[in-house]
Order: sequence, then structure tokens, then C-alpha cells
Amino acid sequence: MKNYINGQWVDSSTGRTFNNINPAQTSDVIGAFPRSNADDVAKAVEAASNAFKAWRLLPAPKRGDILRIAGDIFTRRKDELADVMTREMGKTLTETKGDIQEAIDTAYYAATETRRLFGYNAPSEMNNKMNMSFRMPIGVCGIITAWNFPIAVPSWKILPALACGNTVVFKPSDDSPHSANIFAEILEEAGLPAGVFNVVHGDGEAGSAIVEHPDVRVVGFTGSTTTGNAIAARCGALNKKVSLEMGGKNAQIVMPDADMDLAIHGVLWGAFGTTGQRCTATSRLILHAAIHDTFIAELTKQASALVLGNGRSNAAAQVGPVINQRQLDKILSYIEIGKSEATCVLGGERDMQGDNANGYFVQPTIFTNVERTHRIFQEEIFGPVLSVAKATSFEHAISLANDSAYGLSSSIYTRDVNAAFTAIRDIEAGITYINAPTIGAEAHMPFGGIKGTGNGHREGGWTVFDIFTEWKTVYVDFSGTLQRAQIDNY
Ligand code: UN1
Repeated sequence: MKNYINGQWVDSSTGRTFNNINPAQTSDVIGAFPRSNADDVAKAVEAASNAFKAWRLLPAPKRGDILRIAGDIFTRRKDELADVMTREMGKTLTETKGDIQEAIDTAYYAATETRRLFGYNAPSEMNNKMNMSFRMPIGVCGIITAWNFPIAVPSWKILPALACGNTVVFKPSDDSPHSANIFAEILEEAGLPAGVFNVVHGDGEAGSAIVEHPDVRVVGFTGSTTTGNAIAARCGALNKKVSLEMGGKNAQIVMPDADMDLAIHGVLWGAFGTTGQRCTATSRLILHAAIHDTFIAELTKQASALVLGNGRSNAAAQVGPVINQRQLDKILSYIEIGKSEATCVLGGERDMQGDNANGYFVQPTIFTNVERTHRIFQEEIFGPVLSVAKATSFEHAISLANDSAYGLSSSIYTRDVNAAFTAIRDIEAGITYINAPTIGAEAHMPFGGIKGTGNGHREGGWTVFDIFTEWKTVYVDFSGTLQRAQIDNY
């Protein structure tokens, strides 16, 4: 398995590699991928800089034609690619197909937006003069992403960046490199010119070389808050534009008037879908005291019936493994912390039954009696661990939800329209769901969070184009005289 630079599949100049392993069956080695360094990144950035000269001049709708074809190829290769993704990162085939569908939606949306990259015109304050503004491509974009959405999250960044006329150097997670190579194959088959999109595999060494390279003008990052903040600090020092999507500690509130079955299905999906490894996962459940005990009884019953397994060999599997040994250790250590802070009412162990002993499986785990000061209430675990707190009123529930360093997603289950709209107004998060779980973002809506989750940018929707373009303001004076703004007309 190789890097993809300037339309060629090439080895790293280091000659070093890392193994990509199936987390559901760790003896299954998918392949050895290049462990790239700054030299490899420099080659990719040079290719992307050269390709930018022609790509930025291709009319945007023509760029969109290529993205639309890419959407068609993602559709054609959906089943095959889903299997590759499940093999390298573990979530079930149903979920990996959904992941690819997000990229398909993003491709078609971005293709359409190439005919709409609207600017603004405004009247001039002088006669015989016109004012207008245009979105301009910026140059080489460095894209660094996590493994939990190996196709969807890269597509949110890469496809709009290309639509705007930028070129890209992409460093995928070293836990999901194979999906990234198929991403490159698809863009190549769609007709993307060589050098416009490049993939450099590796770890933080390659990632920081991208951030540091002087010709990388924009950095788009999805991953941990620690890494994201370090990238932002470097981008600040180097005067680069940077867009961050980082951690979450998302809460679902359930009020006594809610549809309880709906709320239970919501939290099961929000907390244990993708094995809890989403930045949008429901990791805190805030239950009104009036329904707390009955809700917990039914939730634990249904959560205990979830089937853990290898999504490729067990068609019944609903919850896959966690991604790697490091995450397994981290999640298990948080479970130990939880046991010392609160009450474990479900799970709490690694799952070693049958074939699951060959992978990194963790039982869906639920803690009750969680207080706002507890580490399992405040810190992102990124695994199948749900912390439940009790609220005595609506205001108390909102205050618990807002007691977080993060602010990505949020949810409330209630049939009271006043409570729903108050929650929309008062919950501190980039996304609020009413009667739906904390996960389920759609490609054409802004995606991102406040507080420790991000730095003010939004991917998805029309807002992503603010990341990948700079404004050019144009004044056309057809008066034939010198008209001095602010001076001659007052
Ligand atoms: C992420 O976890 O990084 O709304 C993204 C959702 C998905 C995207 C999650 N569509 O959960």
C-alpha cells in the first residue's frame, strides 16, 4: 500500500511502514502503509502547488462535474468500500454504508454548489462605479482526519475544498488508511487531474509536516482536542487559516412528558452506535427524576440485548469493536474511574466471548448516580460508555447539559413545545436535536461546535465554503475621472 502523490502510487522516502489491523480480529493485517516524513509531504505539497495553477482556472461548474462523477463512483463501489471500512475500523456494514452515503451526498451537494458559489454585489457610494465580491480559492489545503468516519469526514473537507478550486494534501488516520486510498482511486477515476488531490500516510510526523509547510495555506482538522489545539497554536504562529472539529461530551435530556420508547431508542443509537466512537456520540444522559428509575430499567434491558461482534462475519452484530489497543486501554481505564465515582448498572468489562476475544470489544456500559463533578461526566471517553445524571427540573437539566468544556451536539426529548424551544435557545452547542438522538448530521447543514469543540468554523452545508475561500472585493470605476472614496462625494 502506498502514498498517492501527483497521480502516482509511491512509497515513502523513509522506507518505513506501519501495519493496518482489523480491530475485530487483530491477527488480520490489512496491509503495510508508508510511514511518511517531511520529505514525502514536501513532494505532495509541491505537486498540489503545481496543480493549483490550472485547477483554480477550471470553471467551477466543470470542477463540479468531476465531483458529481465521483459521487456516482462512490455509489457504484459502496458495498465493496463498506467492507474495506468495516475491516479496518470495525463499525458494522450498515454504518459504513451510511458513512459512504454521507460522502455521496456531499459530492452531489458540492457539485451543485459549484454553480452557486455566490458573491455579493452592493451599490457604490459614487456614480459610474460598481462594487462586487467573489469567493476565491486559496491554494493547497492540508486535511488531517480521524478514523471513525474514514470516508464521510474527509469528504466534508476535501470535496468542498476541491469545488472551490483548491488542491489538497490529505493525511488520513493511520487507523483507516485503506479507505483513503480508495478515496484517491475514486477521484482519479472521476477525472481529477494529477496533483490536485494527494494522500500521504503516516502519524503525527507527517501531520505536523503538513501544518508546518509554508505552501499549505489552510489546515482542516478533525480529531482530539489536544492535537487540534496544538495545530491551532502552530497555525496561529504561522498565520494560516485553520478549521477544527474536536471533542464532544454530548448530552441527551429526557423530560417526563417525552415518548419514552422513542427516547430509549434514541439513546441506544446515540450512545452505542459506532461503539460510542463519534464526536457526536451521546455520552451523557440527563434524566428527569420523575422517570429516572423506570427509564434506566428499560434502557439497561434493551442495551444488554445489543449484539457485539465482527460486522463482516456476524450479520447480527450491532456494535463493533473499538479501534485499537490504546483506545481499549483508555476506555477500560475510564470504566475503572467510573466504578470509583458512580454506579455501574450495565457492562463494565472488555467482551471476550467467542470470536470477540480476537478483537477490541467492550461491553456497552452504563453508569448511574453520575455527578457533574465526576470525570466520567466531564471527559470525553470515545467508547460505549454512557454517564447518567438525574435532574430535578427542566432548568436543572439544561444547567447539567451546559456544564461541559465541549459544545458539539445535544438533544432533548419532550412533547412540550415551550420546553423544546427554550432548549434550542439555551443549550450551549453547535447542534440541538428535538426528539432525535445527538447523532444524525446531514451533509447540507452546518456541522460543528462551540467551546472546546471547535474554533468557530462550520463544515457541511454552505458554511464550509467560508473555510475554503477568501473574499476578493472588486470596484469597477467607469466614470473616467478620479473619484476619491470618502472625500469627493461628501
Ligand atoms: C463525527 O463523529 O466525527 O451526525 C462525525 C453524525 C455523523 C457524523 C459524525 N453524521 O453523527
